[in-house]
Amino acid sequence: MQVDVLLGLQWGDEGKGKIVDVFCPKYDLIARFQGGPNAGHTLEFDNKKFVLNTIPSGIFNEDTLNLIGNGVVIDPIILKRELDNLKAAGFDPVGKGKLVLARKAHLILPTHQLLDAASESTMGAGKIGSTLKGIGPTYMDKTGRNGLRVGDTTLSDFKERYEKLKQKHLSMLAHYGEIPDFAEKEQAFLDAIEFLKTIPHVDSEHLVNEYLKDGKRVLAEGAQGTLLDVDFGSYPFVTSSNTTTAGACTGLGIAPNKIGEVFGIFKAYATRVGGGPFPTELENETGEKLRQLGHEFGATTGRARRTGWIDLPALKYAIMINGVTELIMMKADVLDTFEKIYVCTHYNYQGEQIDYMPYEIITNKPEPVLKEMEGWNQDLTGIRSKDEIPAALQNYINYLEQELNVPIKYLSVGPDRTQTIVL
Ligand code: 2SA
Ligand code: MG
Repeated sequence: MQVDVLLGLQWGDEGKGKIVDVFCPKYDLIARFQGGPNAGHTLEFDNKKFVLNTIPSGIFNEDTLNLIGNGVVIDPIILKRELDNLKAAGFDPVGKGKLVLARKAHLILPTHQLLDAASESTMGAGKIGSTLKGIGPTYMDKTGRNGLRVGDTTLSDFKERYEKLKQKHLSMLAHYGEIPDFAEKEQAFLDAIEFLKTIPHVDSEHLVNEYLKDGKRVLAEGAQGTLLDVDFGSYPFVTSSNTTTAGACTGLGIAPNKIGEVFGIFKAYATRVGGGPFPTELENETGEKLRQLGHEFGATTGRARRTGWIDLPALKYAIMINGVTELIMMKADVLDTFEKIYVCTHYNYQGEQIDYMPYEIITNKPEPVLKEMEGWNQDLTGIRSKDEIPAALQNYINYLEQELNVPIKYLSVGPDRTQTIVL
């Protein structure tokens, strides 16, 4: 057996959570492999809406095990809160043995969050627009070989290790100015650490490979999106992990030849939250219309997302980096009332027309070359089958498939589970 991977091809918020939830009855294990509580995966069913930050989106399926892999960074306070909220809503994955945690996953400390905020506050207009969840500083400690891991919480000297790292952070924070009081947060952190111990700790590499050996089906669930990848995104306006297929290998402990299908998910338009280049951005009424109709506000921070047209050079790049085998198009219904829709086919860049993402797009902005297409001007939210797809939408799908050279296999026409069409 091989691991299938589902990940975002844009700047996140493509709808990964919804699709993992739809796919998970076909899988025995759903595994998160990177990122942390910066993610906001929204799921809707039976008129209920849930936002997951750290927990994999397979959590609502009784028969699926969910793994938080070694590549994820965990804020114990947020994870505890997520689980408390789920329990209050009648779901108890820990009690039911449906959630396990990689002991090699790194911990986000309260002081990592203070460092995230302090770093952002000194950057002025050049700030990343981080979610302020402490993601960057935690991955810095991981690669800097100073970090604390889930497994460390069970060691007898955990408190000393925690104090040592905290002191290092405090001396760094002193350079930025006055250190905010975090006594309450620290207590909540230490309490949540005790709670963390009640979730089974595993080695994700052994668990996943044993599942494969036993012929069980595994889906790796990405967070954020390809264009936020620390290596291949619009650096430095990226997150601090590899959001791409390669990240599933290192973030779970699976070999590259164990990767099966790669599901690439994208919206019928584009959004980005936080700073950084966005060639097709619409800073006008059309952009505002997309934001309102698409409810484009951060699922975690509530920030208004930037909006624009679909960007083919960026999508082609994302498909190449990830080895995408099947595409999933989301939120087509948001375009229902647009008489014309536009697709960026090329960029005008330094006097030339190019069809790829150039290295330097921060000071030299690529200008999108747009192709106009007919909108379908019809409510899609009620359609449930392939035969009901209006001609103009079919034309849009055909054009994208031809340009991207990968089939679009699923179409989403609304947030609910049932609003998903197999093509
Ligand atoms: P960070 O916090 O260090 O990872 O931020 C670095 C950049 O990565 C972006 N980022 C995201 N972009 C889209 N969605 C994300 N998740 C939440 C959501 C975000 C929210 O689902 O809506 O609620 O605001 C996410 N997480 C990180 C971030 O904006 C920075 O540009
Ligand atoms: Mg999101």
